[in-house]
Amino acid sequence: MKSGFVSIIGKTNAGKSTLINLLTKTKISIATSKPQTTRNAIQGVYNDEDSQIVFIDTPGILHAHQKLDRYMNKQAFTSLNGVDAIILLVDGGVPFNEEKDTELKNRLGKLEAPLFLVFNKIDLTNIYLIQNLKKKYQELFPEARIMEISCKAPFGIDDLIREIKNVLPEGDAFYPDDMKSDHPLSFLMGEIIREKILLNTREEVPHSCAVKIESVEKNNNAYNITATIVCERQSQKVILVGKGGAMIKKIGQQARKEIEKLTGHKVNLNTFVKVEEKWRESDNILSELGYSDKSEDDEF
Ligand SMILES: Nc1nc2c(ncn2[C@@H]2O[C@H](COP(=O)(O)OP(=O)(O)OP(=O)(O)O)[C@@H](O)[C@H]2O)c(=O)[nH]1
Ligand SMILES: [Mg+2]
Repeated sequence: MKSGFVSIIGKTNAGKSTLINLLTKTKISIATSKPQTTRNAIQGVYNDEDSQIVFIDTPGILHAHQKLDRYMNKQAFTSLNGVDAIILLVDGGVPFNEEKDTELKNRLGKLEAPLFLVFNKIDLTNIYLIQNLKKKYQELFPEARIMEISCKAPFGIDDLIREIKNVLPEGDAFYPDDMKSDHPLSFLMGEIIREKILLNTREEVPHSCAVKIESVEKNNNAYNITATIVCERQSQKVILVGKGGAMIKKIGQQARKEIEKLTGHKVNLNTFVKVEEKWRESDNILSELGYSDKSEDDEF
C-alpha cells in the first residue's frame, strides 16, 4: 500500500482547514471566514483500500508580531520537515500580489518534497483572475504540479488524492484505521468553542481569545465539560459575556450542540471568561494554552 505525510500550507483563509476536513470526511480542524483561524498543526488521517495519507493542516503563514504568531508560523514551517508531499493551497479568488506572493515564495525557500500548487475556490473565481494567478505562481514555483479545486462545489478532490498517491512511497499505515487525528477529543472541543467565538464576535476580539479545557468528565453517557475563555482585556470580557450573559450563553449553546453531534452524547458545558493581559506574549500562559513547543527557536 501507499502511505505518507502531506503538509497543507499557504496564506490565511486559503481554505486549508476546509480542505483537510473534506479530504478526511471528518471535522479535524475548525474553519471560518475570519483570518488566522487555525493556530496549531493538526494531522488528519485519510484511509482507503490501498493507502493511508496523513494530511497536516497548518496555520496560515503570517507576519509575526507576537509570540503566538511566531508559534503559529513555526507550526507551519516545521510541518514541512520530512513530509512526502506538500500542498501549497492558494485562494483562487484573490488576485496575484507581487510583493506578498514573492515574499511567501522566499520564506518557503527550497522545498524538499514534491509540491502541489493547488488553486482553491474555483467556484467563485473567474477565468482571467485564475489564469493570471496560475501563470504568476508557475513562475514562482516552476517545479510544481498545478491543480484546481473547489472545497465548496466540491470539485477536484478525488483527482488531488489520486495525484498525491502517485508520489507517495510504498509503506505500511502509520496509524490505526479508526484514528482520525493526532489531537485528542478535548482539543477539538476547545476548538469548537473557539470557532463559535470567531463566528459571533468581531475585529480583535476573536484573535485575542483562547480556550482552555479545564476538565472533561464522562458519566451516565454525558460529557461534563468545563472551559475557560481567556481574553486580553476587561472590555473584551464584557463583549464575550454580553448583556445579561447573552453572548456567552449563545457561544455555549452553539458549541454544546456541535459537540453533542460530534460525540453522539449529551453535553453539559460550563464556560467561564477570564482576563489575562498580554497572554499572547507570555511564554507561561501560551504553554498552558497548548501554544508552545519545547525547542527554543525564534526565527519565525
Ligand atoms: N467559495 C468557497 N469558499 C471556500 C472554499 N474553501 C474554503 N472556503 C471558505 O474560505 C474560508 C476560509 O476557510 P478556512 O478553511 O478556514 O481557511 P484556512 O486556510 O484554514 O485559514 P487559516 O486557518 O486562517 O489559515 C471559509 O469561510 C471557507 O468556508 C471554496 O472552495 N469555495
Ligand atoms: Mg485553518
